[in-house]
Parts: sequence; structure tokens; C-alpha cells
Amino acid sequence: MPIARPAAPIALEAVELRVLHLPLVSPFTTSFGTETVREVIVVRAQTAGGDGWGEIVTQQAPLYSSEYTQGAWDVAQRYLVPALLDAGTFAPEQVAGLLEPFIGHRMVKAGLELAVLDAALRAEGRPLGEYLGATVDRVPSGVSVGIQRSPEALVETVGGYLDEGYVRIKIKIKPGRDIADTAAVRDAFGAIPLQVDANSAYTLADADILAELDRFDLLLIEQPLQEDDIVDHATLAARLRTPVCLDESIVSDKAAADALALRAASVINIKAGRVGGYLEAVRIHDRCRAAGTPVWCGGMLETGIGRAANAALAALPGFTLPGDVSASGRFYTRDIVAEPIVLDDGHVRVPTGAGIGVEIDPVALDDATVERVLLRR
Ligand code: OSB
Ligand code: MG
Repeated sequence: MPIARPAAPIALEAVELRVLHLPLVSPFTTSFGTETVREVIVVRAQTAGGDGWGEIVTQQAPLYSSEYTQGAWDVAQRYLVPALLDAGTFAPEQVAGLLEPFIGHRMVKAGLELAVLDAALRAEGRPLGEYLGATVDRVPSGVSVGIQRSPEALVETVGGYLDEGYVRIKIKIKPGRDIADTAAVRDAFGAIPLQVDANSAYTLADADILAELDRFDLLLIEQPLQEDDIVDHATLAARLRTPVCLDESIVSDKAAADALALRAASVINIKAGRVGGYLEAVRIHDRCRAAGTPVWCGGMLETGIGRAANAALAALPGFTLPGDVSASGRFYTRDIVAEPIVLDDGHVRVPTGAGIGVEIDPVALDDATVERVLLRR
């Protein structure tokens, strides 16, 4: 369902942007690289009715998508934040339209929209989950496991997460680290809910190898081919028994509509950052729900800000598969929110406080800040 009750307008007075460096509890390796420190931008929207918080989920380098942190930092200050400050008073639902003239930069748009939405909802005392249409008070928690030194090391790491209670495992794969890694996890743990994520590391020429994954009864394979390989994904999907799920390719509701029409995906990973905001994410959810296509909530190593918002999004009824909505402790020893997201019986609670429902820990925020700017009207 579209947003049932829009939020009241806010009067935007200033926007503070910070680049944070948050050390990861362990290196996170995907087919496109290894991260040891999460570089991320936090947004504080200062309004007449109070502050709101958002997060721009770009990574340091443009390896997952074309967006990257210093590019986001530049475009936010040069174009996107000034456009919002010029608009002055507006409702959160207007943010996307105000920013639409600027092409791309969806993660930046999403972070700005979330900060405005959080300010508006806090002023009204409304939780984000209720606003978006959440129908449950907690969501099943899956975990995304990076490529490890060896299949044996992977089994040990996955075992640790299962012991913590995670209800679904996703392992990262790449050419040469696919079949044996998946087989090792299946052999060690039996019929656990298991899926793989290739982060665009294959081409259609690898179809025979990818078809070998069919024997593992995976929930899905995520983004085997490149972002713009929609037709190739459809060709591949027709050859595989494993459901194909798109992540990188789904940059908007329109992209989701096209992928469904072309049968390029039978499952969709929804990430608010990748699609330009939580409101666009709800539109994709609504479309997929109407089409009977399962969706799940992806992650971008969010701080407690985006993690709380993701828990709210994942509580919508079309999110029928566990998401990458894990505990703060999966990535960080010290989150920047006063109430880190925790795992409880394999689930994460949907915050019930106003807005994103978590408070910022000002000391942790300052300690992680490496760059800071305040833009005023
Ligand atoms: O492909 O889902 C992905 C992290 C960064 C960039 C892309 C991806 C990921 C993850 C981690 O898999 C998801 C999480 O935040 O837990
Ligand atoms: Mg992915």
C-alpha cells in the first residue's frame, strides 16, 4: 500500500554532513574487494521542529555501484542540499521531486530524504515503521558472510553466526570461490536457509558453473551478472533452477518493473539507498507484492541509523524472505546510536520510538567523524 498518511511539512534550516570512519569487527570481502573500515556519510537535517538523521550508504570506492563517498560528499554540498535549503518548507514526500532534476546519486538522495523524514516523524511522534506500513513488530534476521580465506574458514565463520541465532545465511561468491564454498556450508550445516551473492562477478559464459549451484537448493542467487545485464539475467534465469534475485540492477521502481516484465528476476533485494529512498523502496515493495514476487531487505553495512530504518522497511508484508538486517555487532564494536540493533531469538525488533526510533550517541558520533560541514539557508 502507498503511504497511508503523509507526514507534515518541515522547515529546513540547515543540513550537517559528516564523513565517518567506523572500523569493522572483521574484514568484509566480496567479489569486488575488501573493506576493513566503513566510510559512510551521516546527515543531520536541522528543522524548526527539531533534528532528523539519515545515512548516505556510499562506499569509499565505486566498486558496488558508480556512487562513492567523496563523490557523494561533493554532489550533496554542491547541488542536492542547496536544492532542499532553497525549497525551505516542504513535506518528506516532496524530497524526491525536488532532487529529481539531478541525475543519479540515489544513495545521496536516499540519505537526505531519510533525514527529512526522520525530522518530520519525530516532530509528529510517529514511528517510521508505522508510517511506511509495517505489519509486524520484529523481523527475521539474516547475515551476509564475506569470502573467507578458505572453505574451512567459511564453515567456522558461518557456524558462529548460526550459534548467534541468525536464521538465514548468505555467502559471497566469485569465480573460483563458488561451488566448493557452497558445498562446504551445505555439508557442514545441512538444510539451513542459504543463499549466495555474486555481486556481478560472472558473465553468461559462466552459465554452466552457475547451474552447478542448482544442486544445493539455495533460496536464490543474487546478482550473478552486471548491473545493466537485464536481458542476460533473463536468459540465465531460464537456465537455472535456483531463483535469480537482482540487487545492483534494481536502481528504481521502473527498473524493477522492467526486470519483472522481462523475467530477469523472480526475487528482488530492496535497498533504500540503491533506489533513492525509503519511499521508492515502498513502491517497489508494493509492485512486487501485487505481482506475487518475493522481496527482502538488503543492507549496506549501515550504522544504527540506516539499520533501524531497514528494520522498519523489512516489516512490510511483502518482505517474505529474511533480509540482511543483522545486529549492529555483526559489523561494529561501537555503533553511533545509543540503542544498538541487537539479535533476539534470530530477530531484530522494529523500533517503536518516533522517526527512526533510535537516538544518536553524540560521543560515538564525534569519535568516528573525520570530516564535517554545516550548510545553512
Ligand atoms: O551486495 O548485498 C550486497 C554490502 C555492501 C555492498 C553490497 C552488499 C553488501 C552486503 C552486506 O552483502 C549486507 C549487510 O549490510 O549486511
Ligand atoms: Mg548483493
